[in-house]
Amino acid sequence: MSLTLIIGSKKTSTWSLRAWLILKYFKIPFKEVVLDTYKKNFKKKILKYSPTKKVPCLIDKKNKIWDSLAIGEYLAEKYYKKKLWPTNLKKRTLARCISAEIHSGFFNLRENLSMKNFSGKNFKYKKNKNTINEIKRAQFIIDSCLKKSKGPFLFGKFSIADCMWIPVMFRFKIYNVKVSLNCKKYLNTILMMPEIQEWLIDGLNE
Ligand SMILES: N[C@@H](CCC(=O)N[C@@H](CS)C(=O)NCC(=O)O)C(=O)O
Repeated sequence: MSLTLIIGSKKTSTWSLRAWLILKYFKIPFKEVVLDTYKKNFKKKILKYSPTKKVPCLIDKKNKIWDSLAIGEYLAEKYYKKKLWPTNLKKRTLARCISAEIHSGFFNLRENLSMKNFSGKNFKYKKNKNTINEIKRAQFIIDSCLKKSKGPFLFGKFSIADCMWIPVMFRFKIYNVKVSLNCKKYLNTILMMPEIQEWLIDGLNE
């Protein structure tokens, strides 16, 4: 097995889930190394794998890929037959845009609806204007993709875009954010995924 994925806690690490889920869903064999990002020696340990001192980081022999979206692109290229992005150019372009959008933005949503525990519930968040606007934008993206694709995933078939957005769905769930019927269905689909169940159980057992 040539791939090793370095991740953080399965209770809280949203960026780790993104990369891990791509590998799991598309049945790409890999070894995982879980590091506790809250431990004192974390920075020392992670530096061996990642120059940014952050997780996730994918090691493929001499290649180090240290960012969730870069990991997605690397895997999409290496395992192109598995079609990790939508095959249609228009859909793939949109999938890439919305993946980049969540990867580079939504700072208020990420800070105020922080991932305290994937299995938690009834958390409260600061309802300030910027956070509400970002929640609305996130809901618009998810709703419009689901409307066009008719589900079950954002572009019909599961893709990297789902991996990028699933942690947002979990934030909606644990902070009781009111969502549309389509969004609820999407969340149920996500919760039924065996890969997601495995992640949640591993998190509970940490
Ligand atoms: N843009 C990076 C973000 C990575 C990131 O922020 N990872 C967090 C965990 S979810 C981390 O390593 N935190 C530990 C730290 O900053 O000390 C990605 O997409 O992979």
